[in-house]
Amino acid sequence: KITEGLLYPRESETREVRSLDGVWSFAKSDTKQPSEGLREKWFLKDLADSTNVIHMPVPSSYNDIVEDAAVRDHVGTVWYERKFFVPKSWQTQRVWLRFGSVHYEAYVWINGNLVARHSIGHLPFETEITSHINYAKENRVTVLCDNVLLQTTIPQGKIVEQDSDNGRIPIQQYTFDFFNYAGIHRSVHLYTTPNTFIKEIILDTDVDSEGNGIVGFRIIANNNDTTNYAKVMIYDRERNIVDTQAVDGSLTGTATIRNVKKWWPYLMSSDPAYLYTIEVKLSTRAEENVDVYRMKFGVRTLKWTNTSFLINDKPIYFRGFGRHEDSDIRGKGLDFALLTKDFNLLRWIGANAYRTSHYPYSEESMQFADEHGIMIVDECPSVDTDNYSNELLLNHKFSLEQLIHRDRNHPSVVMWSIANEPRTQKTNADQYFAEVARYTKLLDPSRPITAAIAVHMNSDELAKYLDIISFNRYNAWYTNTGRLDMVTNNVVNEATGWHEKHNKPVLMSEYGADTVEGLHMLPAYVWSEEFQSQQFSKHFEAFDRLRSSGFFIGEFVWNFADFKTAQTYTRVGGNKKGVFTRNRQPKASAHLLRKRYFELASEL
Ligand code: BDP
Repeated sequence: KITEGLLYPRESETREVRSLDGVWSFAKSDTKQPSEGLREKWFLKDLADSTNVIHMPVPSSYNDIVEDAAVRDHVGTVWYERKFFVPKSWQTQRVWLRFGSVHYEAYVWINGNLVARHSIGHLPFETEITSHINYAKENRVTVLCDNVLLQTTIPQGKIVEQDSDNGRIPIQQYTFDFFNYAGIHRSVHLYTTPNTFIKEIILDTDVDSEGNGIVGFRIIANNNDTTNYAKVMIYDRERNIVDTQAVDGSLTGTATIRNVKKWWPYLMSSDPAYLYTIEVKLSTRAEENVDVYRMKFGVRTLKWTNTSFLINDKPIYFRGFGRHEDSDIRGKGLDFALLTKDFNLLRWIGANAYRTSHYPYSEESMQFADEHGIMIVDECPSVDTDNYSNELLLNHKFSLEQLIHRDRNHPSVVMWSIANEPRTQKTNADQYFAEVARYTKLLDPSRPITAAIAVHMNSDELAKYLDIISFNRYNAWYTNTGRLDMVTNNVVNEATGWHEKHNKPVLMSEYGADTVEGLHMLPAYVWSEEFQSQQFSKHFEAFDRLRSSGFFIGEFVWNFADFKTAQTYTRVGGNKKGVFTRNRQPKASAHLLRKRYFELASEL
């Protein structure tokens, strides 16, 4: 199960990239016969010719595309298909098929041959399809996507059979508070590599006492041949060469950037988010420069103590958000207009961070975060972790393995979050999380780990394994609903309690109130814009008191924007705790938060 490869698909003089995004054919199998498609071998025929096949955009969730609750609420498998041609010139190359993410489980066939299987949504996977494609005629790619969540999947869910007017049907249950959107959520790419190619580039950056950037790199070629050699060039933003290294054998080396321009978070320097480019040219004994790959990176240091978190030796205070990948129509589908808008709004409001609550976000969003100086608390897809088992543990570790493998080279990633609101008071939670934490730190000792905890500190068994304690709490909302006079002291006391118990830095990873835009009530009343703003102000008072006590390192509002959830009587059209509406327009609280975030930034 070890994850390898998967460099982001980029063109170079040795690589071609083609997108398979667009409109695919789509069919859902009968909910009562989830294995119908597999039994009838739908991958052997042209789905597009069958009845009951509809158009489906890729990337997108399929749930909100059709006016049919049976598609929105579908449980089980759906099928996607499209055709493509491959140019003759690719015959001398290796050809790869890569998915940015398919939620939750995927089977992929090329011309009827099973070429890939992957589970755990929100993470990329790829496979070489060189020997399966036809150069002389059309090719067919078929994807089965299964959205079923069980007690051993990450995140967990449960299928229950219930009576309906159409007989007994399976219902997907889950406790987490966001809609279980499914489908081909991110881009699909075909790309080529030469026969011998660069499979991995692992970077490890640092700054020495003279202010020079130290860029440790390790290159892995697919053939593992010790006669390979490589040339590594580092370019600054203006494309000047700042260092060149030649390596052979293990293809490991260190480049130096004199007077490095460090990567700083947004508003922390006059030139934050500075990125360099690393260019790797791989050669074999037989051929020079067989493969070329370039990627951007930043140089910054991370340190943490019992009371603080530092970037480039400067203490950081997080001005952040919990977020979701969510929008109207496309659900969790990648959309560049939305992504660009969201980063513009993050800058507008003066935020410097967000947590990828509650799963890994798109690779493209991670690149945006690098470019904009937005710090990422990178969360794996474990939400409401419960019913601990060995199989769950293996999958949880695997999700972290895939996440760290994917994101380790991003300067924006400053922390790993190993779970959201796990039930850490339950039997076996202690030993389970001891192992998850140990494994995460083994995979990446260079970043601190956290988890967003909601269990009371007296019964929690996880915080002791973390470097930084994050807590979620809904004062005046889920507890003491409406009581704005019961926020400030509670927040101060809880944060202080966590610090006193574990002697670690503490941040508040969630607080907030559902708010219907345009609803005004004075005095402030729950669900009104006045209430959200005043509830925020009460938190700000607490945060200011905590900031002076020296161990409190940040505030993350829940949530950036309104988002869709499963249907329940506590959610009016979804979760409305957004500072922005689902359409990304500001509520009154956005203006308040903006004022605070810019004031906090100016104190630096
Ligand atoms: C927290 C969860 C988050 C929810 C939020 C809420 O971490 O996913 O959306 O509560 O209820 O417990 O709004």
